Amino acid sequence: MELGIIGLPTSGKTTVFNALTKADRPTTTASTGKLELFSMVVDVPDARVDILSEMYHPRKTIYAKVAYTDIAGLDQDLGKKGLSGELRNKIAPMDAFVHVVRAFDNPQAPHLLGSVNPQRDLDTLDGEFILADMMTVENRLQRIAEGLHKGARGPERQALQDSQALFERLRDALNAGTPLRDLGLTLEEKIGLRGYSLLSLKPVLVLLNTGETPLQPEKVLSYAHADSVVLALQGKLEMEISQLEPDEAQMFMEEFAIRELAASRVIQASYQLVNLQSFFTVGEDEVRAWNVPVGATALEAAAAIHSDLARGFIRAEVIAYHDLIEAGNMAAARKAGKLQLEGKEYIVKDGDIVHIRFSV
Ligand SMILES: Nc1nc2c(ncn2[C@@H]2O[C@H](COP(=O)(O)OP(=O)(O)O)[C@@H](O)[C@H]2O)c(=O)[nH]1
Ligand SMILES: [Mg+2]
Repeated sequence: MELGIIGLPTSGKTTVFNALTKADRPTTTASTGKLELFSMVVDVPDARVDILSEMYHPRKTIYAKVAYTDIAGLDQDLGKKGLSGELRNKIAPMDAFVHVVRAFDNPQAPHLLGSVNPQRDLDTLDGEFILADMMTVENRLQRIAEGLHKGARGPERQALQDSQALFERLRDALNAGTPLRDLGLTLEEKIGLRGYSLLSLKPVLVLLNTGETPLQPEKVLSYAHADSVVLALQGKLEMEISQLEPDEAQMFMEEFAIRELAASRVIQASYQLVNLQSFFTVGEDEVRAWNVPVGATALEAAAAIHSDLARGFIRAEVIAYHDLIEAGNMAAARKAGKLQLEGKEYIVKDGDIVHIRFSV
């Protein structure tokens, strides 16, 4: 799962990227105008994994993972009637975006537009994405019209007409300035649209970079759209903490009464934004979080671990995380009848501890 970090120049994309990934990428005081992508994978913090790890003392503890990509140089296409094809190709594989919006003042890094205005910035880049989608949709509609004009027949004609109806809906939404994620498209429609990498269809986490003054995001911007969430973070501060040694970071947080880093919340929210949930496998060798989409079956969970487990699937032994914690250990939980034997169709729940019985 990959989230692209977008935003206007000097909004703090690289700063946020460093805060989330503990990287040490150079920040800049002005736009370089060069299109550049840089990715890193991070663990999704999960207190449940920590506690399971204390229970089992495994050789390895493995968290769920998310990748972030710092995308510099989006601005080179701003206001040029949609983003370039090159840029669109590069950001097409992203599952979602983190849209960094600047709320901090910093004379050393002047704002491109001469003033700080979070709502304006949010709407600016959002508008660019809508414009880019508009071009994609118009192109597709033109192709469809050509196909119909050439006299496609039978099922082929029907398919074109269905596609035309859908793309006209998309065009109407975009014309009204509505991001496509607001349309409530069905899963089937979304799957059909995958190849077009429509940018405003992807979920977005709007992240207000407040600088040194904490701010409630709703005080300075509103973003009432589907598949989106708005959070705030003190970019520079969080980046500096992320670059400390763990015990130093702990001391620093205690001193400033910071209970939880916003970066942790952003990572967790990213994970939920793309509709993923975690189930766990436990043992002396390894305690591990795996991710599956919300609604996945036991068979899909088995496949996430290894294709052999899906192929030879017999049963899944399942216990809810809280039941295991309440019982104190697996043996006690088993005795209390908390372990359930489930079949292939069982719908996995967030926090399930799963053991797949299989034979190949
Ligand atoms: N005062 C202050 N400056 C910040 C903060 N976050 C980023 N900056 C500065 O803003 C400039 C742009 O940051 P950068 O992360 O490179 O932005 P990008 O162009 O979006 O990648 C740099 O000089 C940063 O040091 C912050 O929270 N407070
Ligand atoms: Mg940058």
